[in-house]
Amino acid sequence: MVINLTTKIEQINIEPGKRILVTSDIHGHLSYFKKVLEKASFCDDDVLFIVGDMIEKGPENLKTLRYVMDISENGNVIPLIGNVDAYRMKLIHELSEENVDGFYNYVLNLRQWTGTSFYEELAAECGYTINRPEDILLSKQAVINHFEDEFRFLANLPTVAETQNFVFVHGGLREKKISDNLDKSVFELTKFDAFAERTPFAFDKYIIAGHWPVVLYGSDIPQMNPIVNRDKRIISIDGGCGVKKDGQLNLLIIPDMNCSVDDITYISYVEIPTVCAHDDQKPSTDSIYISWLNKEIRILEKGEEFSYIEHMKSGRKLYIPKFTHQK
Ligand SMILES: [Mn+2]
Repeated sequence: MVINLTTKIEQINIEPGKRILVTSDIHGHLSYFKKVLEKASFCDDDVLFIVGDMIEKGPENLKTLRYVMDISENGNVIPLIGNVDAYRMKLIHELSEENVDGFYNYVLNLRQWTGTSFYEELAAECGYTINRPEDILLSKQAVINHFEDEFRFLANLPTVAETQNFVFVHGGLREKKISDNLDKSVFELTKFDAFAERTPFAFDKYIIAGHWPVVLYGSDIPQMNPIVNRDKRIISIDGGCGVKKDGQLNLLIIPDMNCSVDDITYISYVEIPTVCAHDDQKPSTDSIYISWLNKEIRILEKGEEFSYIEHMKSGRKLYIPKFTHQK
């Protein structure tokens, strides 16, 4: 099987009166996905868009993919390809002596981080354990043969889905006119970092995108909820699932194709411990969020528990707790 990833723009007409649910970046978090659907009472009357990046960075990557394949047979579920889905599939098919060491290191990193990886799960089902780079090359052909259906499913996914009033894409659109994006590659459309910030366009229809964790758009407080950009007409929904330790899976709820953007709501699911605060505390009016994008700091005074630092991007000086390594 040759992997030929071509950009596909699918036109979908959704009957008025139907509820439209949208999620993205499940990243192998099958339990999150099931829980969020349950929370929304997802049923056959709804239309569900899964806007890419179903696999990798989570505990159940193959199971998530198979679950998506399973529910997609129903006709009311529309999955789209994400950059990780596309890139992983491409890499597996192109594995060779030359690139296997890099791939093996990636597998090891993911194992350390999440306990598994998509490829390890595929190989395991074919009876292989990955302990050396050679194990990847040894298992490659068996994996490709055994998972032909899964790879075909991924390869056939649309890149963009256009409906009457909303357009869905994992990363973002490179051209304002939807059909003009057909000339762009799958990767240009699925990997558009900071799309809502960097696109120069105000789109005609609302574009609903994942890929870029919404937490990276802010600089005062970390928050994972969907962000509606009314000027550019973009809704960013990636809650950082699998990327941030407190990342959540968001599910956007569009009550009707013809609804106003004000009627759009969301729910989310996250598994983090909840604790009860003894005392109420007012939010700071002067908070700062040091995000992964602008993480450079300078230590001014090292302390046992707290250090006094300067955040390079903002110039702010503050005390921060001593860094502890988190998963
Ligand atoms: Mn992505």
